[in-house]
Amino acid sequence: MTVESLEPALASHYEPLIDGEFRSFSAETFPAVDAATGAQLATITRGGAADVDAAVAAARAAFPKWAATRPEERSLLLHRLADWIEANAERLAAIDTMDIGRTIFETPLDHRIAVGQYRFFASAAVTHDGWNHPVTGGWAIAKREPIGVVGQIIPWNVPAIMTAFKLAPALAAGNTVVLKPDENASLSTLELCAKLAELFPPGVVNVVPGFGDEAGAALTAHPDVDKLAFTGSAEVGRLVAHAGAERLVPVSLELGGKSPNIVFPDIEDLDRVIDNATFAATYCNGQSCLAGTRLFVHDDLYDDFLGKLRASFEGVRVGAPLDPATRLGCLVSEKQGRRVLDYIASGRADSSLVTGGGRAAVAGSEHGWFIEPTVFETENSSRIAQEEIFGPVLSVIRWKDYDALIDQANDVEYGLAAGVYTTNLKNAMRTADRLHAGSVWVNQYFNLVDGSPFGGYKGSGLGREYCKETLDMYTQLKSIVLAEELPPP
Ligand code: TXE
Repeated sequence: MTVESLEPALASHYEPLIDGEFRSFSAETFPAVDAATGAQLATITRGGAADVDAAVAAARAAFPKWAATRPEERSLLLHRLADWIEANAERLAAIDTMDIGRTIFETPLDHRIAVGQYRFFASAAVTHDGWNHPVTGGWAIAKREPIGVVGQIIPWNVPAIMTAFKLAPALAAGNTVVLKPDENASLSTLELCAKLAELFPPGVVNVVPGFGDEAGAALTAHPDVDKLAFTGSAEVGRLVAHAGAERLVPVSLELGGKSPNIVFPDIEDLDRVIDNATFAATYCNGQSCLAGTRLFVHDDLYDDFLGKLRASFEGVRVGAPLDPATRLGCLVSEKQGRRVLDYIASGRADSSLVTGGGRAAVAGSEHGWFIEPTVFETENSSRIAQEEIFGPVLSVIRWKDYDALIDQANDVEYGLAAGVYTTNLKNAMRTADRLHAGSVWVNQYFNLVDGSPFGGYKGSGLGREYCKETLDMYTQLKSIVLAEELPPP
């Protein structure tokens, strides 16, 4: 199979999906560019406030009828959407690979996870009940109701997963949606729109592509949006939270991480732990909020571990994203590339470089920002160990004392995920208990299990996605207390 044969045909232009139709109120467009080659893949309407207004109005008009549909009906449509993604996953994965530079080895998994999300919420919607209690002379009922029009903004790193994380629970619960994809990664979501338009009644799902400070800001500030859901940077997350606070609408946020990955001295299979640690830091080109970017290695095995870790990082194959043999593609954009190189410069100044540390050249993909898989030995207090880099850069930190380890692992703004490697169950459980992290993996990393909560402590955000409880975020609970007859005077 040649690289070229993987390149799918695309429309030359993509428009917003508003009220079941493809139309735009903005005459401006922006290009979708192949992250590796710089080739223009398509143009996209640069959605603005007028597009957002029309989309919110359509979602508002569609809400009462959609909210009244039976969960079984919503469930069926979500399953049909999942069927379509399954049938088209190969093509959608190739589109993502070109759009964002992640390898064709990885992106098919995004679509499998997305399918899992649509199916999970298709099932969960049917069983997401309130409750009722008999009380003397009547009933007390708690009833779940959808919130209304939901504004959703997603980032570029895993577009198919993000689209599914947002659309599946919101629609399953009976809300209508206006979704804004990221300006760097709109294509696979826009490809989905034809199917969304075919399956869902007009106005139930609206997709407005565009830039953050235009369509994004218009959506967060819109007075007729009843809930906001955002995944992206901590900086913009705070803006979204402020916008929600202004109008007192609920906000859910997922804002990144700086996750500790902890190696105990009792591990038996050093090589497999190293494989895992490498994967935890380089999967998604390191552009994952879950990435295990702070590796705490016990003093007893530190030197041996570091030597082998270095070899493992040097063995990660950097190359053209569409080449099936590539394991590390390019970063999404020049902005991201420069940001990562700036962090590497900071690491060079106060930490010890073990391997990598530069931009890699890939023939035929000169436009792409390829970064060598990079490892630093450092302290937990260094800038590279404290801030989210979003590139293939790992900070390794030596530990000896258990309590000091836990303090350091928790001494960071974020609290999204963590990894623990040990053969001792007591170590695993007491460490998992003491870590300030929304997800803890033991003897593995990145294992997203449909239905297990995903979300962060502290600066990593508000709310939980991927799980049954997500439907609570997308519904309101109403109490109805009912008497058989009027009480006596
Ligand atoms: O994020 P932005 P950027 C982190 C990661 C990365 C950094 C910067 O560390 O290096 O953030 O990435 C929209 N009003 N994460 O600059 O700007 C924007 O259009 C409303 C972690 O790409 O937050 C896009 O759709 N919306 C994260 C989305 O916000 C606005 C994944 C994310 O873009 C807006 C991505 C505004 N004023 C980055 N400005 C994770 N949690 O996984 C921008 N947007």
